[in-house]
Amino acid sequence: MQDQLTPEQITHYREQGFVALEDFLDADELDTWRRVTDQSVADRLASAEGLTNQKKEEDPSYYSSVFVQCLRLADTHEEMRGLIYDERIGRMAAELAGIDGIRVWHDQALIKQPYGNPTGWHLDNPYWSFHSRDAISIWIALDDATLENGCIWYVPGTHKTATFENAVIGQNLGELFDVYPGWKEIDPVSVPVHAGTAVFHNGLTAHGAGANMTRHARRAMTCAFMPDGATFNGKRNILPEAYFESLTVGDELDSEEQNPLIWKR
Ligand SMILES: O=C(O)CCC(=O)C(=O)O
Ligand SMILES: [Fe+2]
Repeated sequence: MQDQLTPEQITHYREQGFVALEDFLDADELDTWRRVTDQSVADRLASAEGLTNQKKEEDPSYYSSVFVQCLRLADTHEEMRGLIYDERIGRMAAELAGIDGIRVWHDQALIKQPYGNPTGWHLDNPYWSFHSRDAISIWIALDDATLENGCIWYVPGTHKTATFENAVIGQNLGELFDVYPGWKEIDPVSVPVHAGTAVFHNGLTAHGAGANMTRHARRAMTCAFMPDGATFNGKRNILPEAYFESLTVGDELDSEEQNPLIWKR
């Protein structure tokens, strides 16, 4: 794993709200991430819990064809836990974000199937139960992600002006731009990458992905992180009921059980 960041990469992340790190995984590591992701997704889909796709009620047939989405695989799959809870990844995320302590919010596999729908423009952090301007995700390409099969796109710099208003990942790809009309002036950037590349993005950077026009899956394994001490915003999202009920808006993210500290300076 190429876990050293250059000052240029850190600057790129802070200015643009994302950065792609080519050759993050070597060939052996890529094989492992592919195998463990495929296995844990297959196990999850075969289990009672099944697809952990939060918005299937809203628009079931469209959303389920955006991607196969399985959340918190590290909770149920030991090998995935080993991959996700790698303190080198936590350190990199914290260095990019410029924070001293970082917790796992959730991992998620995002498999855009052959002929899959595009991923509508959205922000990540507003979906989650805690707010922070320094939330950050890693998105690891397990296949080459191309313009043809649905690589990620970003609207550079939007993490600086985003509030926590959002759009749903629905059939109207560009709804987010009605929420933030000023962003229509900024050219979106596509980020096609080779398998094994890691792309980090801020939880408030506008992003989406194209349709998969090919007959092969575009697999990605991702993980969202939040700073230690991010503040509860009242949303349940994926929180277990008892923990959710125990929280008051403004409480700090500090649950070792639900959101382990992956790295601390
Ligand atoms: O993989 C995709 O299509 C979307 C990725 C995304 O929205 C994310 O990682 O936050
Ligand atoms: Fe996202």
